[in-house]
Amino acid sequence: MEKKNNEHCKVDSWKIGELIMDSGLKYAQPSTQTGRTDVNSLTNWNVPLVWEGTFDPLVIDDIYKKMDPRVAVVVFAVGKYTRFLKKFIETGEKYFLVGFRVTYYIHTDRANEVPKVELGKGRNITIVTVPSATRWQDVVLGRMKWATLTIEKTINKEADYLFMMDIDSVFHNRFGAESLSRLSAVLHRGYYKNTPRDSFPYERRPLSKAYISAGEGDYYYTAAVWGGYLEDMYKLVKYCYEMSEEDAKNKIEAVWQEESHLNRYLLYNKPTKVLSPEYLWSDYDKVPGDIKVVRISQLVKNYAEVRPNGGQ
Ligand code: UD2
Repeated sequence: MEKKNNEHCKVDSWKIGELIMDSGLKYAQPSTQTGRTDVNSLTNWNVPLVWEGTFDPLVIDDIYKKMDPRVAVVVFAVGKYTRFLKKFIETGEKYFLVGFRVTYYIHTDRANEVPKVELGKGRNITIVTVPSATRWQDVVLGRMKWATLTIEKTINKEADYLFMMDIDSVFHNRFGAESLSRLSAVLHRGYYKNTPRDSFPYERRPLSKAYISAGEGDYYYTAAVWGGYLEDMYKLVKYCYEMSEEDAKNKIEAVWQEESHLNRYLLYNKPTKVLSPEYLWSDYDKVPGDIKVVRISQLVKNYAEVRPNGGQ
């Protein structure tokens, strides 16, 4: 993205290295001796792996609120998926970066079905019209194209951080400033516990741009929640778009669409924060003991009924 001036991206001018906190804030003293011992809270490239119990919400919110970032949430509700908007936004208002400036960029072909939801101070909805689709795969992958265009047209002047999220999910608990970093990715709930890397559902066909060979891989990340600095996210969303276009030229579609391209990118361009599956669980699955808090959960849905071309 061409930078016209420094105005559109406040991130550059933040004193990132200076984690400034208010004096007089009352919070529990951090310990060097106690913490989560049931899970690993660092990656092998030494960035945080965020779980409940690894941060103090009071401290982290105080620090990040000083920066007063503008956060864009890009979601798609195409076809019957508009039915998920109300709960997503209502619960987002209750739990997602509460007290921060947030704009939901709702991409839809049914603008008249976007519900009226009461929003907190400094929070907004922007509706972006996109075409209808006949294949769900085209919506899922098309998100990369349309998000690229919306960032170039509007978001680049309006946000410092950007999250991409699936709409068929509900917030249940705090999703706060501990999630913010240059590039934050969420561990997929299905593969975070001792799954050998060769069993990850990476794209395994060398013809695809998303190809990852056997013997490689750190984690398997979900494409349902990912976020970071606007500029880094722009680069990554555009990368997924361009790689899927390359694949289309070669008459191949990556096995998990943009999620496959995302996983390849993040293997060689490591995220600066990894978020535990607390940041995207699923109502399909029981909650295990190491997930102390479910922050967002994907809803159970009737794929055949809700998608334009039927089920999986
Ligand atoms: C999984 C991933 C999703 C994506 C997809 C790729 C999870 C929780 N989600 O989702 O991020 O990688 O696989 O195959 O692992 N949508 C519409 N209209 C449609 C179809 C999709 O608006 O007709 C949008 C909507 O925002 C939805 C998202 O695309 O939340 C993902 O589609 P999905 O929920 O049908 O795909 P799913 O559950 O297989």
